[in-house]
Amino acid sequence: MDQSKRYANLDLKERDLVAGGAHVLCAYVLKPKSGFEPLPTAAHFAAESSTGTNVEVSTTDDFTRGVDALVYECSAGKDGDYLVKIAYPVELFDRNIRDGRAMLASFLTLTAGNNQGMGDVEYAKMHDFYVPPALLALFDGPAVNISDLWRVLRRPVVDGGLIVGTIIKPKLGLRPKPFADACHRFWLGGDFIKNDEPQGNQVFAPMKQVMPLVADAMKCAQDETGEAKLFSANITADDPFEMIARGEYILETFGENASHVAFLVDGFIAGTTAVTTARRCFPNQFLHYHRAGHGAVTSPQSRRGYTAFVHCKMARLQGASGIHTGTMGYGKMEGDPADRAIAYMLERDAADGPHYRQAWLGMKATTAIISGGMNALRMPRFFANLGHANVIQTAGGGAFGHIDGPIAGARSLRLAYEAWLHGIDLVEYAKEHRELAGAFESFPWDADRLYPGWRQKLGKRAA
Ligand code: CAP
Ligand code: MG
Repeated sequence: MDQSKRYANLDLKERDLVAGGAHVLCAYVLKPKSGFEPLPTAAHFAAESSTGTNVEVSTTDDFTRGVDALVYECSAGKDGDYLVKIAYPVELFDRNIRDGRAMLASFLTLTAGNNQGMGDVEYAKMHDFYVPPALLALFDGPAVNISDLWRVLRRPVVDGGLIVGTIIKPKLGLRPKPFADACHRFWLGGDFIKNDEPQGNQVFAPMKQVMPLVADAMKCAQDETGEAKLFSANITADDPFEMIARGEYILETFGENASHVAFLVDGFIAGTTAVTTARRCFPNQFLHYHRAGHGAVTSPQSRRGYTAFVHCKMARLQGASGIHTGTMGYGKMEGDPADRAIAYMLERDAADGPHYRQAWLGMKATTAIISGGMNALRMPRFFANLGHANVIQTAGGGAFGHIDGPIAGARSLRLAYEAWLHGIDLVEYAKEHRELAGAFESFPWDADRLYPGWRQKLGKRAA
């Protein structure tokens, strides 16, 4: 059934829709299945995403038609797909009965829900969306972000610079004491340690044995270095009450250092309820959104779901203090230097996406967390591409794979930041800094690729 008369209006102008402030706008790349026409398929997509189904129903009234999602653009792309833009009336989006605020679950159910499995759609992937001011104001947004961590670190709360972090590796398998010892060692050189995404309360590392030891390691490292240290503890669980129990236990255990604790949530895996549970139950803690699993829908190989840009934008709405944005082609995970647009969307008060300019109207920024195959050698190019280093950078292999151990690994990461900040060639800086020279020796495949001739230049240190 062709529903384009009801669910499409190509006369609508995007600038009018933005000015009207009454619609969420979404841009998809959509391909109809063979034998299906683009506009009727897009109209059916909009129907299924709002008020309709595949047939007219007798209960539809004029009010219902007034909140139909409408296709306002359907233009041919490459590969036989189409850029389809849809305007969703803000009335469609669910609101909490307790406080009237908006929820991301509803946004996803409508804009990337049933429409992801329709019989007439080969694929459809959301590449951008726009939230009008009236609805934007109803999302929590971040309560805290990197500025609050810089405060704990006793740095300037603006442009406080790189937070040097790691992930305790191996990803799993360390029992409580070896885990805490690894934390202590890294903290003698670095600022920030996170649980790896699957670490939690494994039977060989019960949280109630690990956290007291980690809290003690933090105290020791702070006493030995005279510096504040940070820990991002994974509280992910299926059950929100379990998450709350973990968070409360961890804060009690860290005691006077509770403000040094962030809470990590595997936000893609555990979903919107888990993210909001952490955001609302622990508003004073940095909400560290780990995105493990996102590749299933955000990978450029996936033509369904939504992009990494859209995923990170949704995380800011929900109140992530920081989210992994990938390494923009400089680390081990999928990415591209143009992904810096994701960081700009997260950190600025207005930024251009692939299709929409989003003004955040004072909503706190979400901090980019850079992780995944990074080491000291790869950092300068990453910062040069991004244009700044006001991020949290976590290197697991880049710290624990350093030939002189994690303290040297941590110091090599900070030295790479210093070299970039002062515009000094990394090899030159390594001549005067042993831990950085050690990074060249630790990651020779990167060194050869990124710094040809480094051995000769470094001389005996590289021997
Ligand atoms: C990195 C990491 C991170 C991924 C996340 C890992 O370890 O701990 O979870 O990088 O990827 O488990 O692989 P390494 P992203 O530093 O040893 O690579 O940040 O892209 O979401
Ligand atoms: Mg990890």
